[in-house]
Amino acid sequence: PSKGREDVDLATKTKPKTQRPPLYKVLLLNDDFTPMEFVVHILERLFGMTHAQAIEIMLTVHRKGVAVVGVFSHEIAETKVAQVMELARRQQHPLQCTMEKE
Ligand code: NFA
Repeated sequence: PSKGREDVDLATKTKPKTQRPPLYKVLLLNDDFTPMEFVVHILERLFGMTHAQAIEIMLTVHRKGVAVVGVFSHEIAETKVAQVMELARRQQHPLQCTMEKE
């Protein structure tokens, strides 16, 4: 950036870029066996959704195969994925949760 217009290089005019950390989508995948109520419980407890929101997102996953359940920093997304996978494993449900860069 420069003061005034007089010394602006027209070919290289720049804007200061505000650096933001990359964000990651946390995805929940459908399967034929995990109970709907378990998925709703996960969405309420780990993603802070109301019961109505949780039902809506669970049904989206059920019908479409996958849905974004939240967008987080890399570290928080990794933690959410690990928490979902651990709760599912403990109950022996095949529920899968992954993350991808936005
Ligand atoms: N498809 C599962 C069922 O019919 C429900 C489900 C929804 C599973 C969302 C995984 C994710 N019991």
